[in-house]
Amino acid sequence: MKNEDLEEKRVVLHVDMDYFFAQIEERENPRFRGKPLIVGADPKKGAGRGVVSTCNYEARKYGIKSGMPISRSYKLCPEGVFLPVNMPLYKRVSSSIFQIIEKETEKIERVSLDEAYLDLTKKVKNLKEAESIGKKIKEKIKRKEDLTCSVGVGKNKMMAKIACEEAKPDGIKVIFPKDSSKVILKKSVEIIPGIGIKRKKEIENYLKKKDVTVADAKKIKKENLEKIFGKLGKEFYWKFRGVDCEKVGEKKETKSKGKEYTFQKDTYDPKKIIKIFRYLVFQTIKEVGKQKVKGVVVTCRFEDFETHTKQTSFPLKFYKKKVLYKKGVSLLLHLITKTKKRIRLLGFRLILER
Ligand code: TTP
Ligand code: MG
Repeated sequence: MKNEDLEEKRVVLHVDMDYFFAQIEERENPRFRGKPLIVGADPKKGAGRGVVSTCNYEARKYGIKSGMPISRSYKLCPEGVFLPVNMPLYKRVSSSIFQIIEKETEKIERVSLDEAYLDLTKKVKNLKEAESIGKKIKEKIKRKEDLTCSVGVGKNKMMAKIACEEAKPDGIKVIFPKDSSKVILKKSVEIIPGIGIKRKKEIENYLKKKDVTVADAKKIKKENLEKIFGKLGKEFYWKFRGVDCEKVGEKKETKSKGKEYTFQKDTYDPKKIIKIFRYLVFQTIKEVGKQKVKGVVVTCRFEDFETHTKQTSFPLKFYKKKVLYKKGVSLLLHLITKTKKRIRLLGFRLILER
């Protein structure tokens, strides 16, 4: 049981801001407090074509979620307050918050603008002490930025994240090592990091059962999980038992820059497609400047919302514009030549050195 031995000694804390972009907008415009508030593309009275970035909890009561077409969110809640994304503001707030978090430990993994893991193993004697640090972080963020966050503490990253989810909004929760495997059993298998809708389906197909829980998934033998998920099978086998050996900082945030464009009308006109694609590529290259590039990602969303992504990696280098454009076009062709569907959205992204 080497995996578990390694684990028991760790103390991990997870911080995640509550409805981040929308909470900042509420703070900036207190008159919107208590109303459903949606941050994202312009809804254009239901004809808008982008997506929801996030929304406050009032809006979530209407079934609105991140990533949902903005037109759908408008239909669900036409009386909602719809605001555009103000990224420079959110980035400023994020760095102010990270200044607070970074005072607690150097062992930090920044997951996104509003989320981080802290390894407090060397700083605290037990999980209760980590809870006090969590409370301190919450208070400081509230005082400095007038925003709430949630905090989870556990014996590993997975348990800290699950605790944080349970603490939402504006809460703090500790899951003690002795309870770890027990508390996840009755939950949907989707709470396991790395298991999304697709992988959940694969487990359901294997078990010939719907709405599988972690307890159900735990019944699958390690060899069979490896057959289904390859190398990841072993990792899932342990995660179903509350064991997660991934270190804080191991999964580095990939730095990337990119642009997306939603067509006013779904299209298969090659002239329009290439014109927009060129624009996305050259705008992105302009923003990236002299940073080294190690990969290109192209995204294509079709008229039925099916979304495909293709990416290629290469040695870290400063590439000429033409080379990156060519790499992008070849990925785009892979995505669109085999389909007769019209394109709704195009995206181009460059993966950069951290
Ligand atoms: P999350 O932490 O996933 O969501 P949230 O902070 O809005 O809400 P929660 O209280 O559930 O944590 O994402 C952080 C921010 O990232 C979010 O405010 C907006 C942005 N975001 C997008 O722009 N698109 C997305 O699909 C998601 C999931 C997030
Ligand atoms: Mg959040």
